Formats: sequence, structure tokens, C-alpha cells
Amino acid sequence: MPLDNDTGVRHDWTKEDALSLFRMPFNDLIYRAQNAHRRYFDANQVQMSQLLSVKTGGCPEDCGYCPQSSSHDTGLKAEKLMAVDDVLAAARQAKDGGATRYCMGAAWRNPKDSDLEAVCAMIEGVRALGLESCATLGMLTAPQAERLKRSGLDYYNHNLDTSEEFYGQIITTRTYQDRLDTLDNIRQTGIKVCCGGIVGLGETQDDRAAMLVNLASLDPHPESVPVNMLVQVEGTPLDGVEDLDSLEFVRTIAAAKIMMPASVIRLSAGREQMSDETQALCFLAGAGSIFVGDKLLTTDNPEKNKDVSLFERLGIRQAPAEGSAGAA
Ligand code: SAM
Ligand code: DTB
Ligand code: SF4
Repeated sequence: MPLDNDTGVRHDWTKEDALSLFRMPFNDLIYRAQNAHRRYFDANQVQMSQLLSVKTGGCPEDCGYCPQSSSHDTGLKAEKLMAVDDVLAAARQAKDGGATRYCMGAAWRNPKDSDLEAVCAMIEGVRALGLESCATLGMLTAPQAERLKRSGLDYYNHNLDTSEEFYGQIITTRTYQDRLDTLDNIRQTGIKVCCGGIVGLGETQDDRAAMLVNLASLDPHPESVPVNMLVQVEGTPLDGVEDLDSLEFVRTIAAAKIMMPASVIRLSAGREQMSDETQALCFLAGAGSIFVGDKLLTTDNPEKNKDVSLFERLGIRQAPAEGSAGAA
């Protein structure tokens, strides 16, 4: 495996390199990941973001994991885009609850230009509250990304989700290349990139390694890398798939941290189903951010008192806004 350069930040990871990380003895892997984390971050701080689904359900994409796809019968009621004032009232509550970033998600294939204007008003309002802003609205054209930048958007979330090889078994309505094109459109504007994936879909370790290689090939690395554990939802094709071993999930976080040390790795969906001990191992492996609040987009997330207790028992403090060490 090539030696780290001065910064530890590399864009030339191969799948073999990544697989050898996954296959390291667990203690060695975690030790290396924790060291990588400490080069760039305070290891006892975790950043807190809060999500809101501003446009729920009825999505024309067929992502096999997602309760919001109109291809799956999950009983979720499709809703219209929320009113700006309602979003800002919820954002104010999130700020009072301690979140430093507010992430607005819409179940769209791509936004219509008219909808984008309303989302831009939400972004301006969120920033006026003193929160960082993040949006995830599906595919974007270059002019749409520029419009979001003008509204002051700090981060855009758009995931690669899995390996290119496994991708076609999970999503058929848009291609891997579509995703890379959107990511490029975002990067060009200067909006920070939040891009990661989802594990526990029935993919192999090879797929997890390949996904991380693709993420680490983005140059610069995404500033924020969400690692989602599948939340199984009845009615989706992936409901009932075999659970991923929680230690393999921790290994995925650790490998992501070693491969993208200056990026914030986000312990994302799936915390409600995780033990405190698994979450603690994720922080040890270099996860520097979580979603707080009782809900993610449509599924449950741990209640505030559980997170407060976990942070207290681990001596973890909340990271101030702009926890990222910047683009690498
Ligand atoms: N519609 C937009 C898109 O797909 O880009 C934005 C929202 S989508 C819900 C954002 C990400 O959430 C997906 O890329 C996927 O990684 C994650 N996600 C969706 N459903 C999930 C589930 N059931 N469990 C875990 N993560 C999930
Ligand atoms: C991401 O990677 N995970 C978040 C955020 N980006 C938008 C969403 C998780 C969604 C989990 C399923 C749900 O609640 O609907
Ligand atoms: Fe739609 Fe996003 Fe869900 Fe895919 S993940 S079905 S694009 S909301």
C-alpha cells in the first residue's frame, strides 16, 4: 500500500488498498483511523446537523432502499413542498435544540426552476437564523447549482450510494454518471460537497471498498461524507435483506476516515437501530458528525435525551459550526 503523503490526503486509492484496510485486524484499523482523525479534528467533538423533509414522498426514482419512491408501496403519503415559514419555524426549533446545520431534503428526481426559488428562500431564511444550510434535492444542472450558490447554500448532499458495479441492482432510473455530473456541477460553484453512501443493502465488502475508492477519487474530497446504515422500511424491495454486521459498519467508517482524513465522516442514518457501543466505536473510528432530532427525513432517529446521555458518557462535546477542516 502506498505510504501517506505529508497530509495523508490522497486521491489515488485503489480497491486493493481499500480492501486491505477492511481486512486489517480491528484494533489496528481503529488505531490508524483515530490517528488520521486527530490530524485534522478534535477527537472529542461531534458536529450536529438536523434534517427536514421539505417535500415528502411521490418520488419518481426507484431507489430500492427508499420509503419515498412512488415505485414502492410503503404507505407514506406524498406531500407538496412545505411553506417557507413552516420550514423556518422548524429550523428555529432545531437551532434551539443545538443543531448547527439545517439540511433540507426533497423527494425529487430534480427540482423544477420554480420550486428552486422557494428552496432558495428557505436557504436564505436558515442562514439568517445563524445556521449553516444544506440541501438535497436530486440531480442539478449547472445553472441550478449556481442559483443555489447565490442563495448562500453552504452544502449540497448528493450520494454515490454504493459501488458502480452494484448500483444497477439498487437504482435503475438514473445512472452513476448522472450522479457524478451533478457532483461536478455543485463543486464548480464552490458549494461544499456532502457525498457518501449507504451500506447494508446486501452489497459485498468489495462493493463497500469500491464505493470508498470512488468517493476518495473525487478531487477535492467531499467536505462531508455521510455513511448511512440501511433503515429497512416495509414495502421497499430491501426490507428483509440480511443485516450488516455492526463491526463491518464500523470498519466502513474507519476506512472512510483513513482514505479521506480531512473530511467530516457523518454517522448518518441507522443510529436508532444501533447500540450505544456501536456508535461509540464509530466515533473512535473517526465519525465527526451526526444527525440529531427525532426524525431523519421520514424514519425515526434517537430522541434528544438519548444523544445527550451518550455524549455525556463519552465526554463528547458539540463541535461549533464549520467543523470541517476544509476541502482536501
Ligand atoms: N432525493 C434526493 C436524492 O436521492 O439525492 C435526496 C434525499 S435521499 C433520501 C438522500 C440519501 O438518503 C440517499 O442517497 C441514501 O443514501 C439515504 N437513504 C435513503 N433512504 C434510506 C434508508 N432507508 N436508510 C438509510 N439511508 C437512506
Ligand atoms: C444522507 O446521506 N442521509 C440523510 C441525508 N443524506 C439526506 C438521509 C437519510 C434518510 C433515511 C431515510 C428516511 O428517513 O427517509
Ligand atoms: Fe427519491 Fe432520493 Fe428516495 Fe431515491 S433516495 S427515491 S431520489 S427521495
